[in-house]
Amino acid sequence: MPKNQNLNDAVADVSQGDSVWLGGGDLFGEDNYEWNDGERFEWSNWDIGQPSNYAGEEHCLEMNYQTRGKWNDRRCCDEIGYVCQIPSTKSIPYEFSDFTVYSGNDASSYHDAQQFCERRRSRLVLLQTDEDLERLLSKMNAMDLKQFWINRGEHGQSCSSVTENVVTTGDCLQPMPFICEEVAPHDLHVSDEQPKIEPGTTFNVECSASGVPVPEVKWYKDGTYVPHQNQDIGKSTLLLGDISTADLGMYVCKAVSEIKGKHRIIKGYSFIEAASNLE
Ligand SMILES: [Ca+2]
Repeated sequence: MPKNQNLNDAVADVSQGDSVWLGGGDLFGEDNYEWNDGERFEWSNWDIGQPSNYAGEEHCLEMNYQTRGKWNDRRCCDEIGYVCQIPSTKSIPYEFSDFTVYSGNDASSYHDAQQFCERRRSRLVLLQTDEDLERLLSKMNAMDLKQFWINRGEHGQSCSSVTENVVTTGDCLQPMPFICEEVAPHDLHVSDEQPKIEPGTTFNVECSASGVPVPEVKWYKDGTYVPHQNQDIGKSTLLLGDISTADLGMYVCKAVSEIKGKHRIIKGYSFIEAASNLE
């Protein structure tokens, strides 16, 4: 739901100019355009000649039909790409997990299982809620795994396992199958998404993200790595000194992890504007 120019620029960047669905349309009344959360379009970015409602059938909202970043109304049943928006306050790491099951000869004591996963830049599978358990069991039901070690997080008990679909605590030394988990970058946070900066001053923006392994976080502008940034574990701080016109614009923060040979990426944005006219 790109409700302003800045968000629209971000979606245009993520979609790389490919045709994608946005979360809006006029499904509930011709020309009454609204976002999927029910808000009316306060701002719009229609392409020339759009919305056209061609053949009276176009009620869904597309970006990049003919012009990058511009909108078109399109038949809802057409198959094109899409961009998902994740509320930044919501944590859904489970959806980003990849699992590797170690059973049979790999069966191990609890602490050995934990260390085994960590050496592979992963962690013993984390189960904190009943929903986590249900989702894991539904993924694993093809495995016929009756018992395996799990990680109950900082506040849970050590040496927990799932035995016959129930979470229990057992003998830490008993050799048992286990599941290692890698988690794609998530919970990305940008300290200031729309800073307004006075010319000549210094300004920093921090970007951080979680994941297992911890993602590498870097800032880019116009597709190029920004040299002035402090990279740390799971975060990077953009350092802008003596701000000039050239420093304004859209900065992209990318958090990247390599999981099972693939790069998993999440992006955040900071749109830097001038607080007053720059020389
Ligand atoms: Ca159209």
